[in-house]
Amino acid sequence: MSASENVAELMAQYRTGFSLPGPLYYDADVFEMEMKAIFGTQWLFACNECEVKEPGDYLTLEVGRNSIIIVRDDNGEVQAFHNTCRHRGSRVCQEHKGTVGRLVCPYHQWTYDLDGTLLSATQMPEDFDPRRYSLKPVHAANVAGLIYICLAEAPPDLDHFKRTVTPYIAPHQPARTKVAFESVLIEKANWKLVIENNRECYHCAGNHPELLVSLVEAALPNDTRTHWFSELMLRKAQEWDALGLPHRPADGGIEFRCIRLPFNEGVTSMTMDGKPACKKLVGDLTERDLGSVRMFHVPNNWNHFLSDHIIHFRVLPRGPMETEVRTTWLVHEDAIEGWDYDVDRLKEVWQITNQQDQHLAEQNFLGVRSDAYEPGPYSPAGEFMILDFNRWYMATLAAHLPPGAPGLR
Ligand code: 3BY
Ligand code: FES
Ligand code: FE
Repeated sequence: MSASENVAELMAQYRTGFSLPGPLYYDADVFEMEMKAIFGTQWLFACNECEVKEPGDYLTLEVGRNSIIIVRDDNGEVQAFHNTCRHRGSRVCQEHKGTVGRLVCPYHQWTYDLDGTLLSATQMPEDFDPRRYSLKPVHAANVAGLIYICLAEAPPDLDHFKRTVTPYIAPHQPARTKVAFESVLIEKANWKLVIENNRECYHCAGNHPELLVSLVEAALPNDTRTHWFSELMLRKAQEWDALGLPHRPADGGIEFRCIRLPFNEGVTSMTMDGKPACKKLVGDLTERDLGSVRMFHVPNNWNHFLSDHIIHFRVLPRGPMETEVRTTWLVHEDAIEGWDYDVDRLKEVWQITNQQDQHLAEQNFLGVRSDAYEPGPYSPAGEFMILDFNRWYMATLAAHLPPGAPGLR
């Protein structure tokens, strides 16, 4: 059986409303196909543009076997390249981040401009044409200060996303921030379980006491599970309307979600006591009580935009059974550590929450590999966002399979 046939057969076992058939979480053919159909084709969140603030600032990230360089060029534009030297293929940037004048490959010193063009290569013959050996470009897009990349030659449309989410995010001015803390977790779980876990708060009451100081379990303004939320939401909606801050659920279909939701009454930030994490607010905001803009984009990114800080989450698979989760906490670029904010206090809630979520995803992964595992039903009230994610996942994989692949419905 070919790899495509294997994947198509596994996909055919999927039943809407139920968790995925076990092998979709760990089968090697499935993972290879995902790396092509999803991580090689879709827009992926890379970083905040403030992480490459000045020309020559770069960072690298790994998308499967592909290492990508994000760099700010001399014109101030953020660009992305494959981190593979056009001489004999060595990694060019070998650190996770840094600042360079030119991109110099450490192996034989082929030297590239920040726009990827090859500037010099010694000992090459006279007829050697450096113009043919630029670093291979990767598409990069800036969405209100968030950098997304796409490895495909022809990327899918990003305009609708950009136009839709910008009014929600722009007041927080993500580009005018700085990273106060960064954490990288390597989770022993398939990346989809990491995403599924993030797409629901059904697990919050049983697992996230610290997060629930601020976060409300409701994911939509018309959530009727508790009476007090409807009343709170109505009040906040009026305040935010008066401030001109959009809050209603954006029309993101199954690809993205963007919404402003309140925190619990009296809470202004995601801290252990619900009190501010940073004295200085982000952007030019003057109001503290803004809850957070929750923004998710398939397949690898969710964020919280608060009045006093921003949190980005980036998910990248390292294999079918291992996933990197990178979290960055950002504050106003002029905020002073020790005066405006304390790093430990700022990061505390999400650091603990991430560890709890890591444990949940890892235990989930161990469980789905059991012979006894069979897909179980999602809660329509509590897990509807996973239904959206799975719908997107199945459609995206199916689009990559040869038409009429056996087993595909
Ligand atoms: O707050 C978040 O990022 C998500 C949404 C619901 C549960 N989870 C913790
Ligand atoms: Fe980069 Fe030789 S492989 S210079
Ligand atoms: Fe969680």
